[in-house]
Amino acid sequence: MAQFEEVSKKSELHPKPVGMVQQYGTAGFRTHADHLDHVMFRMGLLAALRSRNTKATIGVMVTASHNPEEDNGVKLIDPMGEMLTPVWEVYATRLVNAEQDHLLTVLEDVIEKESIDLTQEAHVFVGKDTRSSSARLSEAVLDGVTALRGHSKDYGLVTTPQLHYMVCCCNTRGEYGQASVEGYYRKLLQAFAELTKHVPNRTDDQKCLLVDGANGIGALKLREMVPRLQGELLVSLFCDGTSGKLNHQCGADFVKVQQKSPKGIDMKAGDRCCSFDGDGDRIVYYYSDAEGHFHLLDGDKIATLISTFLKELLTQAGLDLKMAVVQTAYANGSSTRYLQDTMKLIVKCTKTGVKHLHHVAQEFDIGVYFEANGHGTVLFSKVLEEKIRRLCKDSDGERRRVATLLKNSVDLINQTVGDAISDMLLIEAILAIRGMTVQQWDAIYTDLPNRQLKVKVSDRRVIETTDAERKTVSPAGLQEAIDGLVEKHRQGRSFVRPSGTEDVVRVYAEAETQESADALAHEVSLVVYRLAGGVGGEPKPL
Ligand code: G16
Repeated sequence: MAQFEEVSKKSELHPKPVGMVQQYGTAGFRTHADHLDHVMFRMGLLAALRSRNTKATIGVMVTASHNPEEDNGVKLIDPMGEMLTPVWEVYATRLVNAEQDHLLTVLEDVIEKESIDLTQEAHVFVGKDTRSSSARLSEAVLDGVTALRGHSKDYGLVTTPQLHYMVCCCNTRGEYGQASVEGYYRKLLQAFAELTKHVPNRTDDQKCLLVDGANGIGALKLREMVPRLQGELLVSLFCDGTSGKLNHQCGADFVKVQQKSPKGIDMKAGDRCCSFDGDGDRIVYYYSDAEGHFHLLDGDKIATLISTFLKELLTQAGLDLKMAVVQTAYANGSSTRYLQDTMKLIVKCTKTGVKHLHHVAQEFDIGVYFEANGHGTVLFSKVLEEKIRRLCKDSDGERRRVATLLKNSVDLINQTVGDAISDMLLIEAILAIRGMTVQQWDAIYTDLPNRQLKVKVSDRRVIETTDAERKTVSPAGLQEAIDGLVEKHRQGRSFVRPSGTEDVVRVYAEAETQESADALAHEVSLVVYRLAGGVGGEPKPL
């Protein structure tokens, strides 16, 4: 077709290596940056089609988030700021894997299947993280958008959640906020200031927070915000990208998986600390006690703090609405029990990937969703938002105060996706309002000791799972073997699943003691290695 001449010409500049196959994973395509040029160009094409299909602006974020600096990746953002819809993930995979001379056929096929009108305008927002490869890869995305005569806006260096926010603002015509980084700062800073302004007598010690920016984009963006926090939060920023390497021995994933503090943070006993990940969409908290023991407050503890706070406000405001917490199989057993049995909340479990949690959370008036790795947010139904707005206007006294707290909490939360900066400000506001220390927060429940390991196999797709990834169905015998091992450990639980962002199989185990959790994780790793085609030598005990 004549209208695809530009696509043909430009795609020659971004050739696909013959035979290379990639899958749209947990959060888009992700691999070594050297293998991504054609992927980016083609995702630019796909975004231009998706924009025409939805008659809305689409986002493309160039990032490999928590992965090493040498990797890169791409996440596509749908009109309301949510992750790309699953049907289009399939198109994305087909487009990326089409050999060079087949590209137009696949493109035409998507256009036909979705009845896309090519005369429609297409608008795409593009953002990137701080990786050295991100500049050239985002150029490839822009090339793809232009080749299909789409309009693009390059936001340059932004966190992933900032780009999600911008897409949503644009498509709601400013109702969600102003589609700029400044608009994002202003919305969050104002809500934080409102939430904390009546909190009495906080000492500087209580306001101090040590932040590990993972040497990434989150650090750059937080640094821009800090002077505007008006002394309500005193941030000391570490791993800010000025010397260290992205995600190397720092960042939320390192802290969560290794269960230790990042290198380069100057942390004293009792200091409240948090870590972002490489693209600023995850956060975990931690501190060390007087005996030097490390305490992690992960996504489960964050979900507990936030849902307890919101539930109390709802009750005080006299709003009887449906609230749930959404978790994955990684959620610590103690957190699930606490939320269900003590808090009497509905708890749902989904597959890994915020895209899955997000959709379940949408079914409730308040859906608090967090993965244990610190990736999560809170969704509010339109009905609830309207009720809060009316209460703020029509009520007085204590009810009005509570409604205003709820309104400012809604404004502070980035509802499009997990957002380290927004989550951090909300957590800090809650701790301040409740006069709570990090130790008191930690003491809400005690985590079961747990361990995560990775196993290299020749093809991780041999592992197939069911029951929200809590059980395997293949290879044969694996689940029975895991069940047999789990039985030997008090309060034991373990599951395995193929990662969607790294070429590994992930192993999770929890048990009554750390020794037992470590042993169970190791035993399960060995079974995976033997039954699922392990490579690179048997996993060793820790
Ligand atoms: C992405 C997803 C998360 C998921 C994580 C790990 O995070 O957005 O929802 O938990 O990958 O996925 P997997 O275990 O499949 O590798 P990020 O922060 O890396 O984009």
